[in-house]
Amino acid sequence: MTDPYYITTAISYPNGRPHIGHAYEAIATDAIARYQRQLGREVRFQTGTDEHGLKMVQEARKRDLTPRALADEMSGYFKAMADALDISYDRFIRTSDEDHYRASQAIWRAMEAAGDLYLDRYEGWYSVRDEAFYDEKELVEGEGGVKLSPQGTPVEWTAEETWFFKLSKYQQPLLDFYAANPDFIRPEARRNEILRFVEGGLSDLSVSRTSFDWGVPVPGSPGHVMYVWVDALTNYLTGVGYPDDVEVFETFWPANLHIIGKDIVRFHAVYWPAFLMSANIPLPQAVFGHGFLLNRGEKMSKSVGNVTDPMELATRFGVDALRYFLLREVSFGQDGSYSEDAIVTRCNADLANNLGNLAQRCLSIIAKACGGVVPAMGTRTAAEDALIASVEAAETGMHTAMTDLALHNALEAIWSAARDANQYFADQAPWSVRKTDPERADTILYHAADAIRRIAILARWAIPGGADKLLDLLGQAPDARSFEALGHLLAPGLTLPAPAGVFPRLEAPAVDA
Ligand code: ME8
Repeated sequence: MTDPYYITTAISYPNGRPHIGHAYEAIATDAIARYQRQLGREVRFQTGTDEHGLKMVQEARKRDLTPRALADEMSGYFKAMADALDISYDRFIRTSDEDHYRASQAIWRAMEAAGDLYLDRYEGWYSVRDEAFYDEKELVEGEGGVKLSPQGTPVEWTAEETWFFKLSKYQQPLLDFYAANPDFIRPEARRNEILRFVEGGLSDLSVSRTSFDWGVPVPGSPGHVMYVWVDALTNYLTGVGYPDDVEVFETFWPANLHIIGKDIVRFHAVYWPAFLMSANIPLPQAVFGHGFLLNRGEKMSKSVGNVTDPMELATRFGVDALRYFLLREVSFGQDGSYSEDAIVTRCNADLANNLGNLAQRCLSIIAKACGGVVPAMGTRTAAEDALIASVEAAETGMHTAMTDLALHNALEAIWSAARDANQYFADQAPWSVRKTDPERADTILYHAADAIRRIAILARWAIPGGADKLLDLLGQAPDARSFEALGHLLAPGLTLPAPAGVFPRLEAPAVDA
């Protein structure tokens, strides 16, 4: 394999269990990683947990645990979620991992060697929930006149001696970089936000803390631990061998794509490239800030009691259904809403009644009428030409959409072919044609089965479980499932396994949840 591709999710704070927003980000990133693998690229995909910082310290204190014990417990839930949702990560990193301390200290030393770190007294506003410093001018007024961060989280006044990073020095280099790399920040709305923020001027950034010790020690500065975002962002380097494994590092760095949520674009598109510039490390190619998932249009919050456990949804509806729903229903890059009704409606329409039903009907006729053997291809008519053209158009449409990371449009392109294939099957009615013209019926069954094979290959990155089951039922070897295999033919004469249902019909929730 050639053409390395390195993609990452944000690493989650394990100060509680994963919620559906975490699942969404993991699923979307996994879909892109799998898509790139199907293109034949050598993909490295990293996800994990961000375990240091004050937020973890405070939550651990509340639960009467050490931060490490809290991280150990909660990180396990994040990993279990990734495994349950078919997230094909190559490494699940924990920032408490030993090699991550080495990487964080190495980038720190590199920034220090560049003359970009200095000791001073920090006084200013800090939001523990966001683990972020804010300028006075960014704050908004909440109920009763309390000061809130622009994200609406509480802020507190902090004053301590800390190390500073000369972020101000990178204002112009960053603006030059954005201008030279217009695709670095996507989507467009996020890019504009960042441009405005950087154009407004950058203050130096406080990058160490002395009031607690749960973090990566600052080299040569006893009593200081790194500001959590310095070590958190460095996870992307740790995962590809920085600083020791030069071969892996040179293969996969710079990262092709960091997928993150819209609330943390500033850290990835301003601080991260500035740290890397300072340490003289190449910058990632792109950062994509996806939208937020809302529960029936409302922000999830513990106090409203509408935080959804993604594992429960996956158990109830199936992993593919949850994946398909999130990828198809949310315009990637924008906020999206979910509800159990919407999952049931979407998945029954597209998975159970469309692709699933077509496969079930086609394969059971082949089992009964053709002895479970793929029939002869026969002579194509205009109907087969149209079907083949539709599947080819789906392939082109998918690739075009994926270039823009429009995952929802890629699926729409594929399902447009699935609808055409269903229509073809209904119009051609092989079960009835068989009575008068068995040869023609074989041709129809052959082309329908081959369309299912190709649609399953096209959709595999999104719904790996179901697509692979379909390809198993069509007798396709594991190495015949990449996009290259779209150009192969389903072999007439191939004996197929007994057909089985792949996408069950989902039941609407009894009580509106
Ligand atoms: O931000 N919908 O961790 P985190 C969609 N540790 N995405 C959501 C979401 C929602 N409702 N809520 C959160 C952190 N996210 C840092 C990242 S990276 C070096 C450090 C996304 O657990 C959020 O935008 O708060 C982020 O990308 C990810 O989930 C982890 O959020």
